[in-house]
Amino acid sequence: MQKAWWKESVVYQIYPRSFADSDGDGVGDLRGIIGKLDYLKTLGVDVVWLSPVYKSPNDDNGYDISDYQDIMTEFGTMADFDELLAGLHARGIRLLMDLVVNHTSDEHAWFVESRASQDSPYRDFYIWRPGKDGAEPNNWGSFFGGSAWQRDDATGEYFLHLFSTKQPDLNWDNPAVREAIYSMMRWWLDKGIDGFRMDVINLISKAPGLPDAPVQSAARYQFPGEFVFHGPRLLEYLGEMKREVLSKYDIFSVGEAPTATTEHGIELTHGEHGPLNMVFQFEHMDLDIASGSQIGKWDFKRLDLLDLKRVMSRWQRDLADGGWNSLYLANHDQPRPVSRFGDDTTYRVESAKLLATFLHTLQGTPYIYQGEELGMTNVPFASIDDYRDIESLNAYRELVNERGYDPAAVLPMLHAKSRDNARTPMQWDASASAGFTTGTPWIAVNPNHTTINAAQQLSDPGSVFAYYQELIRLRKANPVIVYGAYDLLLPDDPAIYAYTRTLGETQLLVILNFTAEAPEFALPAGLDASNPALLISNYPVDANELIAQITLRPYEARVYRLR
Ligand code: TEU
Repeated sequence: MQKAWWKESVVYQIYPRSFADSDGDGVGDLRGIIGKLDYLKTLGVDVVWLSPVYKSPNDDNGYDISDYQDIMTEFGTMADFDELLAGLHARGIRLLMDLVVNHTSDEHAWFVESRASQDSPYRDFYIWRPGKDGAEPNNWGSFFGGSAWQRDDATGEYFLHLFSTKQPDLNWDNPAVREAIYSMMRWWLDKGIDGFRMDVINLISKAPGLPDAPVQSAARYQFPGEFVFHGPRLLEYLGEMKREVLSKYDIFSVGEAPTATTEHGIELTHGEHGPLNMVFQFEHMDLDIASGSQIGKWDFKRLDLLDLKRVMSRWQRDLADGGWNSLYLANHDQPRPVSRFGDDTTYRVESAKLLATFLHTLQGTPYIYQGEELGMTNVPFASIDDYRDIESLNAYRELVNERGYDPAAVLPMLHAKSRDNARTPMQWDASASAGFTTGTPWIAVNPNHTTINAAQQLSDPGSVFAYYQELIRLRKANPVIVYGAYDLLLPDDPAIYAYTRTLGETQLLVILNFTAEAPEFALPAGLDASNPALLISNYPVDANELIAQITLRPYEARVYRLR
């Protein structure tokens, strides 16, 4: 298998608004991050992915960009950015920037020009259509609720926005748009950044004619699915981007790709002809949505381990030959994994370590989301007034006001699935605002920061943080973790997820109990366990214990080297 530094790296995602505030305005900033670089070095990560820091009116916390070549006022200045980049590089850490180019802010100069008149040279930078029979041009729904079209008074035409009304979609079919984006990318790369995480990059090519979506629910607007994801010119555009920009630098790229199948994954990441290095797929993130749901992700159910095995094993297998996986359980859009897939009360530490073991022993590049390395949990907000996220607020309004749901039924949905679970401030210490700010935080801190925080964990060898450090060290010391083949064991076991990783003569055995019960692990035939060496575990293990048969403890995780 082709070696690459980005395959051997561990990435740490920073959501700057919630990471560290240096000036007491309650909003995290670049100087706050600069103050925490040694923390990142201590953890041992190789790459930082920074969620957007560009100029933005913050309708969607920076994913609505009004100037790609300037820094958001609350976050600092370009001089602060340059210092951050230098500080990371001085510590041997690379920097990945968020690239949000499916859409801009409606306050971007291109859109301001575009909406002014039908003759503007920027008109075609966005997707404008006349209305149909006095209504929207088609039935597409926005991912943030309501129609994906907004009528604009200046010309009476509608513009497309797959996300909020303040996030108009760019028209990638216009070569001038693509050239403007490539030149902006080169500007950042020439500054010395090390790559891009590309926001919803598989949305950039829309189906010609923008046909109505099939009616799948009673809602007024429908999921545009196949007409917007993986469109007919996606590979052409990304191939062009690779040729014009990416291939000219020693960098890496990861594309966010909701709805991607493994076929899409291969076509996008294949070493020779794929335009990207890896994608964020969503199949495992969708496994806890109740089937037949009319309200999408809000209709949650507990994950079935057999589903997780099926999905993850398929991605491991299908991308093994020339593609590459990104591995993640958390990001700024997802609830906290220990609350979602583990147990954030009785077995918080054990289950956080179990999930970490899983993430770091599959084939691919692991991504840690800020606070995951502390086992941070979902936040128990008691009122809708505590939430800040546009998706959550829109969903609450739609479900309660338009669809008649009882607010008492909707709050638990937000508690389980809201993006704000990931966006409460980083828990640095036990002080009033968790050491995040000296002012009033823009979103409330999780009350459990008094016990779950970095200060406590840095001095505790049994902490979740110390366990992440150890997993990162193990990856560096054992190429089999990066490059080894994955083989699933016990496919039908509902409680234990076990697999081997094999590279040449070396073989690892990973045993994970995903439950609070005590299931029996029996070593499958064909594996040689005569001389196992324990690499890591989340409980004390007797070094002489035979592994032919093990009664596992709640959320127990063990990794052995068999040979
Ligand atoms: O997310 C894209 C995306 O697929 C989201 O709609 C995601 O599925 C949803 O938030 C989960 O509930 C990206 C960014 O990561 C997100 O923060 C932005 O809001 C969105 O694009 C628009 O830029």
